[in-house]
Amino acid sequence: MVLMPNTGHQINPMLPQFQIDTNFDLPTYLAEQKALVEKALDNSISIVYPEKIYEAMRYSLLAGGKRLRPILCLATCELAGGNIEMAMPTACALEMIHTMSLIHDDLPAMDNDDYRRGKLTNHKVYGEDIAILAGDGLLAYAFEFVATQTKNVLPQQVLEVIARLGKAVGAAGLVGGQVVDLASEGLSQVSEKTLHFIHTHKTGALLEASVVCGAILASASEINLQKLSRYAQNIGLAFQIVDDILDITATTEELGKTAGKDLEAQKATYPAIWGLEKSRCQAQILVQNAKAELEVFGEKALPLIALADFIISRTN
Ligand code: GRG
Repeated sequence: MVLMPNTGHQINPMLPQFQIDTNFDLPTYLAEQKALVEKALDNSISIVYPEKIYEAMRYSLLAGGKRLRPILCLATCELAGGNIEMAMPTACALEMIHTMSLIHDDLPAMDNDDYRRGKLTNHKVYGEDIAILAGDGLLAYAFEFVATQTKNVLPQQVLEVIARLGKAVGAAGLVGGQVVDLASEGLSQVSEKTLHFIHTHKTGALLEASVVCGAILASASEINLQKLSRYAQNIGLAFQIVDDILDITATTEELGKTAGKDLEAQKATYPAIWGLEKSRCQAQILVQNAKAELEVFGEKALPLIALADFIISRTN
């Protein structure tokens, strides 16, 4: 059985894979893009009265992390002919949404974790009440930020981005995935179909929105949006398989959060169903399929190709 993302297309591991000769320097690219994102995030929220909530929002938003979602958004916007300035407000909003989901995920009512990104979780520092509100504040601000800060993009495109973000966050995306994840915890058997639903919604939806929103801001054609969307669905699933693998193979220090939580909470994971070796192999197939969707873009796709490789080679 070969794992399929929600692309409507069968994965064929026998297909010749898209190869492009590249000396693309991913570590430098990641460091530069990350620095731009960090600066924009730092400028996005200032501390005013009531200070406590703004401090709590900034605590988690500026706690580090790979910044993968904003970097994907910026890269896709550039690939589709746009520029970083057009996409930065959406890139920041994606990180605000991602961060709020981590704050809520770490709460005692959900995953109950004490550490995230190598630091104490938001509720451990500010208390559960403020952590819930910090998440709510970030979520609301993300939409305000896109609506008020996006420049040099047609209103129709901004509206489309807001609609896509809303869908990715709500019951049709992250929230829906989290609900099924919580309901599946501790069950002796979770089907592959259910696991697929959890991960395409809980993790895949926001990664897909990151890529697609970048392309929308640059007025990409419908056919290119579809290719980029399939690229994102493939890397989204690969990302989650690797996340499941790392939960078993990496240390708490490497992850910046408690390792081995999935086993402890008896969570359904890909390694639990397939074992480590097949999980690694499936992640690789998904990344190859993701890269094949980029063939038409030629050299402009180098950052997205390198980011797809990064998703399976990462150690945290
Ligand atoms: C979105 C309204 C709303 C509520 C939240 C709690 C919840 C509903 C959803 C859970 C979403 C969740 C925590 C998914 C896990 C996604 C994931 C794999 C996170 C790790 O992402 P990385 O590795 O983390 O990109 P860094 O720290 O590098 O940013």
